Amino acid sequence: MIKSQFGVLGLGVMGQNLALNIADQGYRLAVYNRLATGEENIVPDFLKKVSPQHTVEGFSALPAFIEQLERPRKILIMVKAGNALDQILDQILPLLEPGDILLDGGNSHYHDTQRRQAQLQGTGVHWLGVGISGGEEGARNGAAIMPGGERSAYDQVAPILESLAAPARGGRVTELPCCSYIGSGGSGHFVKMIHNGIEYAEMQLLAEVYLLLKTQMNYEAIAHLLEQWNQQERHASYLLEITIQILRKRAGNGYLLDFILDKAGNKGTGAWSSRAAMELGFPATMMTGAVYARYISSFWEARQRLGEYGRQPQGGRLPSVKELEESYAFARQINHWQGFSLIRSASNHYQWHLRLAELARIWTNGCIIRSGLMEQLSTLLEEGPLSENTSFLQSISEKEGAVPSLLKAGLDHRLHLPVFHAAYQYWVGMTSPRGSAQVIQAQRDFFGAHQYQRIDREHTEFFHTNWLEL
Ligand code: NBP
Repeated sequence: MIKSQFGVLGLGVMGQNLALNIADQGYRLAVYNRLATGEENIVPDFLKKVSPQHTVEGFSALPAFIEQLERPRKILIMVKAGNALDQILDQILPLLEPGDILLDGGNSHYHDTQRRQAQLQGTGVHWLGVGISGGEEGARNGAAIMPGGERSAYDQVAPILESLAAPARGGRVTELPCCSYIGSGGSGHFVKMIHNGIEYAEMQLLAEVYLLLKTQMNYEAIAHLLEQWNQQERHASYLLEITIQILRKRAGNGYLLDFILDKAGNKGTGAWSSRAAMELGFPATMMTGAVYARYISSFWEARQRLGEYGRQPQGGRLPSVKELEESYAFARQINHWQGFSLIRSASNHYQWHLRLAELARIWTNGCIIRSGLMEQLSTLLEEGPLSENTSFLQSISEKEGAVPSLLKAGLDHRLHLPVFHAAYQYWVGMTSPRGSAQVIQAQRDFFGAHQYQRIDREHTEFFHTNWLEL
């Protein structure tokens, strides 16, 4: 039998759609899924979906699957991240040879990716951690793909991966694929994780916009307003687009949204991003706020019981539509600023030499956080860090005035707006040359002799005071 050029291991939702996409690109493909009880038909059922013009071989036995692949073997593993992946690695490794390339396309933690890369050192087998965004639809029709690991291994799979990616959007970057080499080690999975962190805050901001608008408009009017926003490049995004469709979805005589329990789930990547930010000492307050908002929502039963203790809303002025629109744009700029700065911190820490403009370019299409703002950032980031970009900072500064009235309305009407607050407080904190940390430093020195620096001396000098001395 003629050998296959590429293998896909794991025919779950993502694996199947990526496999069909690879076959569409004209590659000879082999696919594998384990034979679990009750799931015996996964491979035959999948093969029925393959167009007769395409060459796809299906396997339920690992040795036969591996044997079918031409060397060096290139295998995309699409299974649940964690233990399942380690089990597969243990099973597959004895069947492989030096030069073979394994691509983990799942949502693995970047530390796990680095651990597996270290485990494979000396075997000659390469492990690429490939972040893939875009869900089922992206996998089938064009995803955003973030591969990290050894450059030489990436170069061998680049044509296939790039053929699976959506074309980039916006300005100078149109038509290049939303896939390019990210960096060494676990950098591909790291940036995919932060992509999800940014996504968490973007989703939560839209939920907060909904909460604010619901006090003054019906769903059709909100959808109509958001549709107008979506026509402007600065607001346009996939998440805004789907939110408009969600608002319009009917259920009987009402709206489906009114029947959905306000208890958010999560698969952990937002918490991972927040933890990474904590470890790197970077204040990614918006994604962390969004994670906490989901956690608070998940205490649904307690919230029902505690509801009676909440103070009655005081009413008062609601933000104008213009104030809300400017605040939304303000908060999204801060969210992206935080996300890219967090990636910059990690890049410096791990010496990944990440290209942030290129990353923004990859995120202009195929992924969940694709947006007009991302297209702008793919150009802006070429000029250097956002924290040094005067036009970017000026455009946030111009919107700042709109935010306090929104936050005040939220307080008066008792609306839970943690991520708008996080955005504003980040901006205020970062643009306050003199803050309150002198008190913290004095307290630390008081109880722990941790020392402090002085504003009137070189910052290289440290001081300790005996605070009880009269
Ligand atoms: P699914 O849950 O649909 O599929 C998981 C696959 O892993 C199945 O083929 C399953 O086989 C296989 N598997 C498991 Br679970 N344990 C295994 C084991 N010990 N040995 C062999 N195979 C095993 O997941 P999915 O939605 O396709 O996602 C796959 C990966 O892609 C995940 O890491 C996910 O986080 C990531 N991802 C998902 C999305 C998305 O939108 N869904 C987007 C981006 C990334 P079985 O069928 O026999 O149980």
